[in-house]
Amino acid sequence: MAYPYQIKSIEEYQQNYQQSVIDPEGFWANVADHFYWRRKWDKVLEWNFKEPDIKWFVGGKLNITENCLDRHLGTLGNTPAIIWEPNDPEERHRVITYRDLYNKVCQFANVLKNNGVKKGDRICIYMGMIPELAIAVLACARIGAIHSVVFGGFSAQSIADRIQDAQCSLVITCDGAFRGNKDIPLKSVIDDALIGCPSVKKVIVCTRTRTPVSMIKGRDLWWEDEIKQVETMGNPPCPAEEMDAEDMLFILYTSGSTGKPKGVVHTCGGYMVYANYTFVNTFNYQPGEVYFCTADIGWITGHSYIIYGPLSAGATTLMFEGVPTYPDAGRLWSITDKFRVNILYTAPTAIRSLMGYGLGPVNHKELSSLKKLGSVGEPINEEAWHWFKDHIGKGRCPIVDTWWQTETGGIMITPIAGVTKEKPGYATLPLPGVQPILVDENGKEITGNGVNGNLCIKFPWPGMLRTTYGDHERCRTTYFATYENLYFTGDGCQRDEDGYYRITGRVDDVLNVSGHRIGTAEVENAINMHAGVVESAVVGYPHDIKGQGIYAYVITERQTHDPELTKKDILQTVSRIIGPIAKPDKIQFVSGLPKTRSGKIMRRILRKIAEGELDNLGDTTTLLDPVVVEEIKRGRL
Ligand code: 6R9
Repeated sequence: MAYPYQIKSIEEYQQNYQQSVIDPEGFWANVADHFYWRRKWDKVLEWNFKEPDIKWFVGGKLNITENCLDRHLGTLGNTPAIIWEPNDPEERHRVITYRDLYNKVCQFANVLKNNGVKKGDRICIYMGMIPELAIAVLACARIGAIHSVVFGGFSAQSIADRIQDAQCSLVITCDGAFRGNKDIPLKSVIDDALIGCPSVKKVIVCTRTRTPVSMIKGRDLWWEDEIKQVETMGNPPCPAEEMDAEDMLFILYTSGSTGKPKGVVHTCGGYMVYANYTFVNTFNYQPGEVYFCTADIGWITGHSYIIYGPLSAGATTLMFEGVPTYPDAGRLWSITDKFRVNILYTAPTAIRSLMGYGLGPVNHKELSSLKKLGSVGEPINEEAWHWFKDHIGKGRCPIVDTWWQTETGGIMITPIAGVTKEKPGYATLPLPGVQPILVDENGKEITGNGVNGNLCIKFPWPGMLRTTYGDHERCRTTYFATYENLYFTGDGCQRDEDGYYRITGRVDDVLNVSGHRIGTAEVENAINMHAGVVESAVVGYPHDIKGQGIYAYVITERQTHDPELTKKDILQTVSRIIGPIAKPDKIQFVSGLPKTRSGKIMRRILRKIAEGELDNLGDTTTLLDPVVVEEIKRGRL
């Protein structure tokens, strides 16, 4: 496939960028022209950030799977679409060509139809990283069902919350998932989750681990049996459902600074164009290149850059079931060697954790196929950047430090591989179509270079979220009400003398732990569920590998006799309510929390203490009870 909109030089970037600002509609129409539409749009864009109301390619009709599959069959039918590497290196890998993938997606789409799934129905997908996960996602899109993928590390309670919020009618899962030396009992977690989810009528279970599971009559079906049924029907094709450009494609839950995670909604047309455009440009993807993104499909990176971006571009996308440290810390490099990977897209937390094992696992690995490297999910520290550059890229591969969010649908600020001059720690420049702006607390624009502020975006881009599922007002207040007429990212940002952007981290109460977004309020609520806990406050602190660690200050009803046991209980509670990823790294029992006279917890102070900046607590005179600060300082872990 050729990509006429692929940027090849910095001059071309400048030119495209200018054009995208002067005439955004013309710019995006030119890109969108290279996709397969059942019906062309009447109007490129209608928008306001007040309500907000954002529509791209108004009146356009399409199906994203026709762009990811059907249109490639003629030229790329025998080209690998997905290469799958299992958790256990001894097990055989799988190669799925575009034709295979097309057939499998149609087959499973027919399974969904046989089970009564219709356009607009919400389907929860809770699976490990096996090809059937990608097949399930695409099968939903094929028939216009809205997928809501839930990461395999979330607890039954978290799944139940998500299923209830979206009123899902069907769940697709596996008996279990292999991850490193663990075997996660997915179906049994689903069984627990479904106790409170009457909307779910059916569960389709794909075999992976052969862990014993209980199947409920009339509700639970085996994936393999259902496929056989379609085979006995003679494997009929599955025509793609015609979707409006603004019909929902998927919901993906993500954490914010308050309340429960919200369902970020992406729609068919704009998301497709944006995921493709950003994939092709950021990585400067060339036909035939093997591309490996180590993310899990349970996160937005997996949606946009394992499935939709690469497949819509006819790329070969490598999907890995396991973890970078299993069976040893050289696994990513072995995979790179085995499949001659050309592009590797991973997270700073993975790099930092692998750095800890030294160069042993890297030496003697053949990494000469690598041409481009990428980083995503959190700020990348310079040390990790250089290690990645020198020891993995051998000094010859550009690194793209890509900044973006679940809400943005695709990459926003990033170098373009081989085009943009990189700078460690900097996401550098906005892609064409992206108009960042820095503002102060009052929403006043901070102009010029060498400045710091809150990062906002002032003009719509096709991949942006349209709403939060079932609660549009929440979308407005979270993203569009802080600063008038701007989308607020929640991130702090520096623009240096060269006009390069560097993301400095969240300015709200959202933590980034190993690249996973976790709301402090969410963790506090989970801790508070534990009997005997009166109140808690959670903050982040710098963590060598995870980027941020979770520090919890907890008040218990009475002095605990066995603090270690209570800590263990609290960790278990958090695991049960949210999932293991949200477990605090440190729990400090305190007798009180620093509060203002109006009762607000002064997190700023707690953050400083957790960071170890004890002499630099700032103004504490507005505190209700300044003495408590001294006590907390003394008890710091
Ligand atoms: C894609 C993804 C979004 C938050 C975002 C920011 C942080 C992501 C980053 C980065 C610095 C980068 N973040 N990429 N910070 N440099 N290159 O990660 O989405 O899970 O929604 O997280 O992650 O704080 O606001 P999501």
